[in-house]
Amino acid sequence: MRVDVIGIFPEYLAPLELSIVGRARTTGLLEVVAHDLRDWTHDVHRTVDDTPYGGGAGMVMKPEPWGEALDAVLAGGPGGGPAGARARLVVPTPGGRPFTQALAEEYAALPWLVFTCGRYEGIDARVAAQAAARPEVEAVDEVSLGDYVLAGGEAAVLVIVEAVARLLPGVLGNPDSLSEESHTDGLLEYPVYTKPQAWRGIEVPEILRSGDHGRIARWRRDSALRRTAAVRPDLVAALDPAGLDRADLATLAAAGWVPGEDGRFRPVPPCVPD
Ligand code: JFT
Repeated sequence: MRVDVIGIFPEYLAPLELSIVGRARTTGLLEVVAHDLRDWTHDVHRTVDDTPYGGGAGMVMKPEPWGEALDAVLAGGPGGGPAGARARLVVPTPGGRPFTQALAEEYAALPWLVFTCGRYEGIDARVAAQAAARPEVEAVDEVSLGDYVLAGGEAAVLVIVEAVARLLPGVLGNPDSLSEESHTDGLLEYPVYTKPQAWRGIEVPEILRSGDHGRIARWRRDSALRRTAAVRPDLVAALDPAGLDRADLATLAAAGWVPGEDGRFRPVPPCVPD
């Protein structure tokens, strides 16, 4: 997979040389190129921003450097994008659709991702509109990492590239962890432990040392269900009760969730003595 990132802080992407993403790059499974947007300015100050039409606080990124940067990056050629491929343009923005694991899986199957990393109050809206009309661009995705406020797109790109890179075939030595993820789809993780058996007075749950793989699997599943019920009611509401076994249903019922008329989980109001 080829990844190009355009922004005014290319050094922000240095962590992509480390760990799993770094190894994906050194093994040739992933190619990442960070471009400095200011390379496509023509004034002595290398200006990338201007005041917003309509007024208001802050500055907006000018469209011209972005247009020229995308012209150059999307042209590919020597050291450029994959021959014959079209790029998915990914535009992190606070108003984008949520970035999810499903989107990471979609991206992992693509040959070429191009990211814009904006700053200030955002990028002139015509940049994404014009890019969507380009033949080298297969689609433009405006995405957001979540409902909190970052100062620009770079941190989002670090997150998205890591989420995608670990899904590329051959990047994880042992892809068991991937199939385990899909097996527990829609639930939070169960707690994990390693040696020593007792640490600072806290014992590893006895069942995990029992060697009884059936009971261990059940304990992990129940732990995941209880944790999900406790902290992510939205995930419980999205579960299909028909896909759960009797023990799952009993655990969720004890945690206050039962299937309703509509076949979805609904919270049971706690019983209070009068
Ligand atoms: C913030 C962002 C994401 C994501 C891109 C660009 C400028 C600063 C800003 C902050 C608040 C309102 C602009 C960005 C994000 C997220 C992404 C930009 N800013 N307007 N903030 N929070 N979850 N992805 Cl370009």
